[in-house]
Amino acid sequence: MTSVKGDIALIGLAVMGQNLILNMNDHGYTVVAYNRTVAKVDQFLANEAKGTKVIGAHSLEEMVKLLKKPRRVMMLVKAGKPVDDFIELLVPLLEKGDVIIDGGNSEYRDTIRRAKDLGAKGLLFVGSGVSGGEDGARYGPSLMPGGSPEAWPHIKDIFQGISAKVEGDPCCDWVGPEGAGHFVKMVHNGIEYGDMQLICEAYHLMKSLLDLSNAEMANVFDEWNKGELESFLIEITRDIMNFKDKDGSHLVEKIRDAAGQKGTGKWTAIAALEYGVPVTLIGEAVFARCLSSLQSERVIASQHIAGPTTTKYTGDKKAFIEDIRKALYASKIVSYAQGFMLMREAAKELGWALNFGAIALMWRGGCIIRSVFLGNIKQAFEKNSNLSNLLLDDFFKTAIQNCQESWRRVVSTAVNLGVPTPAFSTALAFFDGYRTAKLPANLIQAQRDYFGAHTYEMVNNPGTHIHTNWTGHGGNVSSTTYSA
Ligand code: NBP
Repeated sequence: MTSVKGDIALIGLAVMGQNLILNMNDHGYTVVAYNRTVAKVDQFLANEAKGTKVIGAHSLEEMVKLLKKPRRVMMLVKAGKPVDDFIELLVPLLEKGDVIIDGGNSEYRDTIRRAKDLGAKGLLFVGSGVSGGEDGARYGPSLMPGGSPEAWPHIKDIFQGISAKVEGDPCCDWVGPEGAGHFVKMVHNGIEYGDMQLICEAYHLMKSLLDLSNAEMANVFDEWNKGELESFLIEITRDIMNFKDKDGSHLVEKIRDAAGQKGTGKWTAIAALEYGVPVTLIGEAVFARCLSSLQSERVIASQHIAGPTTTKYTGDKKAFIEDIRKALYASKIVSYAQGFMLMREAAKELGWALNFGAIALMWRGGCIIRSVFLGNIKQAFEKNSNLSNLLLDDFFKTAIQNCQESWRRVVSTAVNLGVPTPAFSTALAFFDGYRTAKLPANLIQAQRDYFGAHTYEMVNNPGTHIHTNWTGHGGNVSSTTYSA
């Protein structure tokens, strides 16, 4: 066995693990590599890791013996049971003060549970979001670590060293205790669902209403990528629009329109419902994927259910493309405002102190939602760390005002001409709801009290719950007042 000791061990030699190991190796760290299917260790050493300092381990026992103390063991394996299984095998092999890091897409409540269980055994546990896909892992991901705070000094140099950098700043910082890292990663993924849906709606409008060709749409996305929408997702969309299959046709048009999903968008929507935060755009983005996956059903429905008779835009195309750009930008602002509202509420409920400016910086580079826009969000939280909502920041307030007329034109045109724009529309509805001092919920309260004696409060006397006998034949007993 080699006498060289490893700085960190990495379990899981699939796409993320292999690339993160090579990234760590490039930064001067000696990594011990292990995988459940042990044959993959030798394959990795003989191929991708050939000529590097990476050390292979053929058992967990060997892996642990090869590490400097305190030992740092990072897992990049399928989320769920495999993570618990590895933890169970690792615990008897480790000592107090050693660090276990889960870099997979784990559910944040699993991370809370694991941090507590391992903490009770004297081990330090970190649940870290890792974003950026294969390329990010290899050349600089966005890393969102959270868990046992005592673990941070032991992993800070490695994590910040290998992460993406924006103007010299690492896209990695300590997020918070327990499951905070995985919660923030989950919201990141939810926002990613939203951004993708918004781009898809822009594509749908340009294709269906304006009859733009793929080359023309590629040019539009290219132009958009030079301004306030500059981002990784707009950039790859431009490249996808231009990409041709072997037969010379555009590949994207031959792909079945049924979106897949692995669950993190759904988890964000579930968390939004649980914490009572109106994260409507991510919710719509998840449902839009669900509707898309009913592909065969939609094909049948399309033969039976007619929409409006006019389905083409007859106005100034160039002006409408600019309207779509503004609608996308305004909706994106709403989506991020909603995502940060969710993190704020969860942090309050779970007792985490989250630094929202640092989170924006973590997402500024390396990850799938990286964009210039996140620099503006970072500045907003730097100006005011207690900012209650992004929509109230001067920069975003002005930006959304500049887009408002275009946004309304796009949503109303889409409605009139029968093109679904669930994300653009829900963002606008939220915007109008959020800026409305008096909503019709007084009627909901009256209805609830009418049929269920649920009580209501008076505008001029909040806090006092009243029941009215609306029909004259109901009783005067009211239901218990609580919020689910
Ligand atoms: P996968 O998610 O495909 O996981 C592959 C690894 O999990 C292999 O090492 C495999 O071992 C191991 N594994 C499986 Br599958 N079932 C196992 C079990 N029952 N017990 C023990 N090990 C098991 O790899 P990935 O795409 O590299 O992702 C790794 C983690 O990072 C996941 O949590 C993923 O959600 C997350 N993530 C992925 C991306 C991405 O772009 N792919 C981005 C960000 C985060 P084996 O070789 O023996 O089957």
